[in-house]
Amino acid sequence: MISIVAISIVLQFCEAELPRYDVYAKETAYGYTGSFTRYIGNGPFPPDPTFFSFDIYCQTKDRIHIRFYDRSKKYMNIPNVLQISEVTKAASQTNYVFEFIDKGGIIIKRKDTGDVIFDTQTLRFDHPLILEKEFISLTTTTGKNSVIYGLGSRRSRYALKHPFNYTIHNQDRGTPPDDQNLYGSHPFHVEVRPNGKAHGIFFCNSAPMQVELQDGWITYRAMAGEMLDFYIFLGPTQKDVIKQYTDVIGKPALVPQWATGFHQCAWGYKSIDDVRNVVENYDKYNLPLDVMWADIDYMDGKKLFTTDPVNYPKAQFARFISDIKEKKRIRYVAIVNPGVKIESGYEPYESLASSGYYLRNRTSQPYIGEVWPGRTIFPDFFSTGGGSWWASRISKFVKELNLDGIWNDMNEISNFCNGECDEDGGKTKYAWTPGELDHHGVQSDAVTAAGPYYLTHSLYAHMENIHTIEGLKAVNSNKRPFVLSRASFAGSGKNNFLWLGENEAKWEDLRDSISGILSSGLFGMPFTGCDVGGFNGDTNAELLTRWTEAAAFLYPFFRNHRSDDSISQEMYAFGEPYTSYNRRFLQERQKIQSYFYTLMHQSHDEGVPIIRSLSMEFPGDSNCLKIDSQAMLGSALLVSPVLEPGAKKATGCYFPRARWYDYWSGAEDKSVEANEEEESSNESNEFRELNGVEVDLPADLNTIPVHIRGGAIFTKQNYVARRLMNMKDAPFTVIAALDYNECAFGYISVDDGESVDENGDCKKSAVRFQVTQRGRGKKGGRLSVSVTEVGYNSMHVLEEIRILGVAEEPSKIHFNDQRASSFEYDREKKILIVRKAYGGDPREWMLLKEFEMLWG
Ligand code: MIG
Repeated sequence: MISIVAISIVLQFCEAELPRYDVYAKETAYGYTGSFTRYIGNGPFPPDPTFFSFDIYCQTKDRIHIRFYDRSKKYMNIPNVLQISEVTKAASQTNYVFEFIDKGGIIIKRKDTGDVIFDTQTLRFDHPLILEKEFISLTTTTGKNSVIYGLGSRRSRYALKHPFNYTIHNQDRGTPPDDQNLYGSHPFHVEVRPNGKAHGIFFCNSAPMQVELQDGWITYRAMAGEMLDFYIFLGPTQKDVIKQYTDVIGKPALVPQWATGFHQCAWGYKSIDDVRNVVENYDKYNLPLDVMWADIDYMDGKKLFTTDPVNYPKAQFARFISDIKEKKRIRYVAIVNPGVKIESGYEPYESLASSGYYLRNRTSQPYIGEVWPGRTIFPDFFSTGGGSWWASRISKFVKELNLDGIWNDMNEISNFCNGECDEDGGKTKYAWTPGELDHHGVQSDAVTAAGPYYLTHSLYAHMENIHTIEGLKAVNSNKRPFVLSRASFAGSGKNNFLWLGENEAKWEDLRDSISGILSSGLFGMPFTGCDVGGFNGDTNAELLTRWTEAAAFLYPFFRNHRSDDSISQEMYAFGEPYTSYNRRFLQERQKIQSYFYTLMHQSHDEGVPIIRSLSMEFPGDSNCLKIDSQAMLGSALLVSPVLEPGAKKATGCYFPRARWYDYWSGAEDKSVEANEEEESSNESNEFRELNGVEVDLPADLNTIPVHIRGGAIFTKQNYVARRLMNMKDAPFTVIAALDYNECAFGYISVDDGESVDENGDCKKSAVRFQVTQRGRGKKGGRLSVSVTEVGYNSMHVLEEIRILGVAEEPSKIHFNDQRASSFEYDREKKILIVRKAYGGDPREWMLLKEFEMLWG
């Protein structure tokens, strides 16, 4: 493989004479400026500048931007990634300090602990600092025994293994070997040190890259001597790091609420009748269904923007889509691919070809690839004309078919030829590439309006999605656009949503999907999921049910999808008892949709993921660092899915120290409780090793272990409806699970589910719930409800309040000053239940009404 060749070039060279650099630095208004000057040794690739500049911008107290660059070179501007502008003045106070060392060193440390975050002096004989026109490589330090997440996208364990060379370059690999680069480029990682502190580094670059992880050090390499541009985030918690990172690349887009429901897709619905049949079956079996999807089956000869005249005639297809939308409130999303078939008389081809807004090969001719319809050209999304060409065709197509969203597939770009289809014998040779760039893709020496293809390749889908959104907005400017993409780049999450690409109908794939979703959350793309049931290969009844259970709680994007040569896997496909089991989980998902949606709002506002690792939620417990077979929905629910066939329990589930309640019964679960003495409230920086417990949890096929964390409050709607949009305004139950101090906290966000205003803002209302003790000597507790934001007028009704873990039966309950006529107390499960029906003043039982409830 090319990467091995490339590494050996470095090694051979190392045996001769390493380049060494003198560092010169001077303080500026924004931070520092300086240079690296080579004073000895030679670089491996000519031509070799001996002088390299750097600038350090102290952007905020927790964010640094460092750029290493060659002043004589012109660099491509990476479009639509950064959401911040460069500072001219350094932050006045910082949580970091710098040291500059004569021979080759820039060192960045945490101010409080002195931890070294970045150190270019990490001189390794086999990994020297190389700053050259065609290749740069820089090694810096990581903490010994640190855990590192990120560097996507790929299929891997959540905590990245080392030693390993991680390539970053968008690639369609079907079912890839583990740890290989996949569809998206997210050169960002989070490092958690054994002392519990986290920081992040964004290696902002669009060139093909490689990041080599070792225990104690990390090497960054970029092709073609692209500048090394680093954004460093000081954390110190993982949530802080993600907030800081998404300040730079943009906060995740807010999804329309219907998209948080259940989606059914398949490659292989051969006709409108097939699709109708599926929709009818979902109704017949009383299974919730919110969105139907059209894969490439609907196209005429797989051509973009066409429909099959026999099986999907346009007028009938459009009528069908309108019908299920109006009569059943089912939404419809259709796939598109970027390749435009070369065929005379075919309008998309004729217009794109004559416009000139297509990808070109190195001799400036149209670049020709091969995708589903045969030979194609590709729009150049980097040219304004190419973007508007695409947007206008998306608008037209969406209007014609009355679509609710667009699914952008094959946009890595995936190309059945490895490079150019009709070899003309020429291929540009590069000094260094991180592996094979053209695999199943476009030849690297193609050209776009923004620059050479090797620098724009990983941004192609990012730009396609932006223009797709323009197209959707032209049809519906006041609705949130829904675009699902396979490929992505850092910052794509502010525009579009993502699924994790092809997987297989295998248990390992169910397991690995959790890591994929967790990683995607770090990349600012929290609204994601995998194909439920598995895409390639045949699923089976048990696997589909286990997958559905896990996805109901852990997949923000919840879609069943399979390949065209797999057996059917709709939620009713395997008959009873599976249909009933699947129904139970589809319905449960709908009951907690308000919590998913609240978390989506939180993600959109702050950047923190919807699905979180245990290590993100329990930063004080190092046992959580490598857990990726359980995860949390928000801060409230710990989900422990069964990931093995034939199992009647979920094995090896870890519970950090907390009070935990069984989600299904509401009773405290003592079997997962750590029984050492109470956590000290010591706020020191020292890493606190607070051991939790590891247990096996019983889980027959009709259930999944889910636990509510003591201290959390979340909302539920105990109704079932076939469409999420029919129940999104149903009455709410507030569930408060008391922690050891008998406190709890949570909130809910509500809005109309799909609007955006002229500025792209989504108006919502938010309500905050807090349970505290009543105070010294007084028994019982107090629930305070406050409205913290009113941007949307809702008439949502509150109908029930459940307080979990109430030790003693209260003697009375008050709402504000009025005594409630009645309440329930479950002595065995220790649950206090107060319903609207027994309330004080019934006018208070509105979600957007402030009140206080006292019990004691
Ligand atoms: O080469 O459109 O990953 O979800 O069903 C396959 C057909 C092309 C790849 C996507 C998959 C989709 C399939 N597509």
